[in-house]
Amino acid sequence: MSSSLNRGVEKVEVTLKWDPSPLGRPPHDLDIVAATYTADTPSDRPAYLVHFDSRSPDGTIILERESRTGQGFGSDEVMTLELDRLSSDYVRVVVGVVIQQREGRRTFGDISGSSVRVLEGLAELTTSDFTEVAAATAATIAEFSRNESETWDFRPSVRGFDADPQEFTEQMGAV
Ligand SMILES: [Ca+2]
Repeated sequence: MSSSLNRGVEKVEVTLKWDPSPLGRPPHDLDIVAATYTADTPSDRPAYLVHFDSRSPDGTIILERESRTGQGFGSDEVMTLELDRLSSDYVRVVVGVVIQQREGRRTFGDISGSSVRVLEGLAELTTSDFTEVAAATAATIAEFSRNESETWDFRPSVRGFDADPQEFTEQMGAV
C-alpha cells in the first residue's frame, strides 16, 4: 500500500466505469463523490462536497470527467484529488460512489460492468467491482486522513449504504 514511505499520499486519481443500461431502459447514472472534513466538521456535515454539480472552492479536487449514462470507452467518470495542496484546515477526505435513483431503486447488483480504481500515478491503491456491496445503492471506497507529520494516509474503505445521493453525503463520513 504505502510504498511511498513517509512521503504519504500526494495526488490521487479515482476512475469509475460501468456499462450503459440495456437498450430502451432508463440510463444508469453513477457518480463519484468526495467529502472533505475539517477537525471540527461533524461526520454528517462535510465542509464541502465535490461531485457532478459541485466543485471544490480551491480547485484541489476536480471531477475531470462525468457521465450520466456509462456510454463510451475507458473511464466514464474521473476525479483527481491533490491532497498535498489541500488547505491544512482539512484533515479528512472520504471518496465514494453513488447510484442516482431517479428511475427507481438501483443497486450495484443492477449495474453491469461497474468498477472503481484509486490510483497514485501508476500505482493502484485500491480497486473494487462492487460485488461485495451488490445490495447497496452507494458505497464508500477510500478514506484519506492527515497524520501528525502533515502527510496523508490512505485507507481502503469499501462499505455499502442504502441511501440516495443526498442521504449518502450525510452518511459517508461515518466510515
Ligand atoms: Ca454521473
